[in-house]
Amino acid sequence: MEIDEISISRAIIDRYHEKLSANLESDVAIVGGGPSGLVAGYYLSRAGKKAVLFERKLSIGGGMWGGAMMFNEIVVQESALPILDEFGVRYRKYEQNCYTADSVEAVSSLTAAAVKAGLVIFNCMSVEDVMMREHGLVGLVLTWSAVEMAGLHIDPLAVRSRFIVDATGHAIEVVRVVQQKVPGKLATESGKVEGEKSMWSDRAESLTLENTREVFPGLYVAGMAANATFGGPRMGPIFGGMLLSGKKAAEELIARL
Ligand code: 48H
Repeated sequence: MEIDEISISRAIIDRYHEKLSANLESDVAIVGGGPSGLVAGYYLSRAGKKAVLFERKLSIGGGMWGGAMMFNEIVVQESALPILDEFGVRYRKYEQNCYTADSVEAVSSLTAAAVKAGLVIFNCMSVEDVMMREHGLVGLVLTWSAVEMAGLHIDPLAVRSRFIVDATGHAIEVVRVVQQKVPGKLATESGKVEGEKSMWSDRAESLTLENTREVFPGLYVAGMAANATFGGPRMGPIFGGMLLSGKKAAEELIARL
């Protein structure tokens, strides 16, 4: 039978809208498809929770693709190796507590496992705001990344979720919107974003885990965003903390859902 262009177009339009419509309400909406967001989404989905992830860029993976300085190898410490095993990412020991993995294999393995576990990912979609009620946050406000990039004034759409995870990395975009626009204080020392500190890999890796928690009713922070919110240092190109943080966020949310 002849392949018809209109069937191709209709198939894409129908399937996409089916997917979008089915995910207007979720248990957890994750913002950012870097390593922490992907790992959080994987564990939530594997536990049967309805998780959806929004990523501004065309590609999923955040800062992980480039390793460090575009040398596409990542370093992972011993405590996070079980997560690499879970995702089937191969690694090699470099020295004590210092393992390396190919960053392309890492990103693609995390992404494939998360999607197969049930995580629904929308790429090219930017979160520009949150939805609020008296008791806290109840969802996200979305726009196409292309609309954002073009600077067009076009009204957005909204999705409802029981919890939100800000996994937007250094930028902490959701937390910053909440600080600016939602009445109330963040659960940080000053009540505001404390801001990321300069590099101290060892301390940063443990603090990333400690700082992975609820920062405002309904809003969790994970990955680099956790340290940037609570004032922890940056860690440089070591990714164990990102993986462990995503897992911790998922575990805390699973316990609450
Ligand atoms: C939709 C958005 C929005 C938005 C941003 O930066 P990431 O890789 O985040 P993490 O925390 O999982 O990993 C951090 C790691 O990559 C890193 O930078 C490290 C370890 N740095 C250490 C150091 O010292 O520098 O991914 C965040 C993702 C990106 O893909 C963004 O495009 C996306 O979030 N994003 N998506 N709506 N408003 N803001």
